[in-house]
Amino acid sequence: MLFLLACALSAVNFVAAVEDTRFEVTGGNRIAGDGRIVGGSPASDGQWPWQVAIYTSLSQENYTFTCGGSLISKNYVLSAAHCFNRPNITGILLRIGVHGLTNPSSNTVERYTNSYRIHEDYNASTYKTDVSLIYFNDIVTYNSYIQPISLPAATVTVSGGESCVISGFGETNGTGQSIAQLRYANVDIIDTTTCNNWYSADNITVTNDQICAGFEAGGIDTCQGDSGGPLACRVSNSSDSPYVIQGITSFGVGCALARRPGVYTSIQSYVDWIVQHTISETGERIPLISDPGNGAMYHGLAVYSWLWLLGLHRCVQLIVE
Ligand code: 4AZ
Repeated sequence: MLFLLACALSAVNFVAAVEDTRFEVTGGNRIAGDGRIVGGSPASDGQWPWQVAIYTSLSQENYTFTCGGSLISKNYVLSAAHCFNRPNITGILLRIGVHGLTNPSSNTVERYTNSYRIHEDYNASTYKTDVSLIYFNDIVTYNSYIQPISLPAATVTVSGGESCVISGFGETNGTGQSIAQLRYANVDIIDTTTCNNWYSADNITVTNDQICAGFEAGGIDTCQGDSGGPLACRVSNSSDSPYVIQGITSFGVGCALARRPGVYTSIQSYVDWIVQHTISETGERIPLISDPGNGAMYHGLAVYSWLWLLGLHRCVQLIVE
C-alpha cells in the first residue's frame, strides 16, 4: 500500500514536472542594445552576451587568444575541437561578457580552467565532429553582458535562407590578425546540396552534421580567429525572438570568397553529446529548445520522463515482489 502511495505521488510529481518552467528557453535573450568577421559590423557591449573569448597557454603564464566560444550554462562554454587539438595546453583563460580583446571592461569576467573535452569522434584531417566543451568550476552570474544561449533539440530543422548571426574577434581583412573589438554579421543558411556543389572543386564534402552559411557572392563570412564561436539563429522570424545556437564556426576555404561559405558544426547533431557531458559532470540540466513551430515541448522533458519511467518500473517491481 505504501508503495502504491509512493508511486501515485511520483506520478503527481511527474505531472508537475511537465509544467516545470525550468524547461523554458532561458538563453538567447539579449538584454543590452540590439569576429574575426569579414564584412560585418562592430558589436555594442552586451549585444551578443553569450560570446566568449578563449585564450590558451602553453606555458604557465602566457595566454594567447585562440578561439571564440559560446556560454551555454553558468559553467560550460561550447567551442570547436580544433581549438584545443594540440599538445601541451597547460591552461585555458575564458573571458565572458567580453567586448574588447585587449582591454577587458568591468563587465568582463575571467575564468581559468584546464578542464576541456574534445569530442571523441573529432577527425583532425576532415574537421568532422568539430565540437568541444570547456568546464569551469566558479559559476558566472548572468547580467546584461553575460547570458547563455539555448541549444536546439535534435528535431529542429534549419532551413535554407534563414538569417542567422555570426560573431567573433577574427580576421576582417586578410592581415591574419585578430581584432580588438567584437564584430558580427548576418548570414544565410545554405542548403547542403548547394554547398557541396560549390565545394566539390576543393574535394570537400559537407555532411549532415555540418551547416554551410554565408552568401553565394561571398563578402560576409567568419575567418581565422572566429573558430569555436557561435552561428546563432532566431527561434522565429519575429525580431524579439530569442536566439538558439545552431552552429560552431569550424572551417572554410579562404574567407568570404564567392561560393565558399563558412562551414559550421551542426549543434543538433551533437546536442545529446553536449547534454550527456554537461549533466554527468555537474548534475545541472541545460534547457534545450525544440521546434518553435510545434509549441513549447522541450527536449529536457524527455530526460525527465525517462527517469520517471525508471521510477515507475521500480514501483511495479516492488509491488510484484
Ligand atoms: C579559421 O581559420 C577559419 N570562412 C574559420 C572560418 C572560416 C575559415 C577559416 C570560414 O579559423
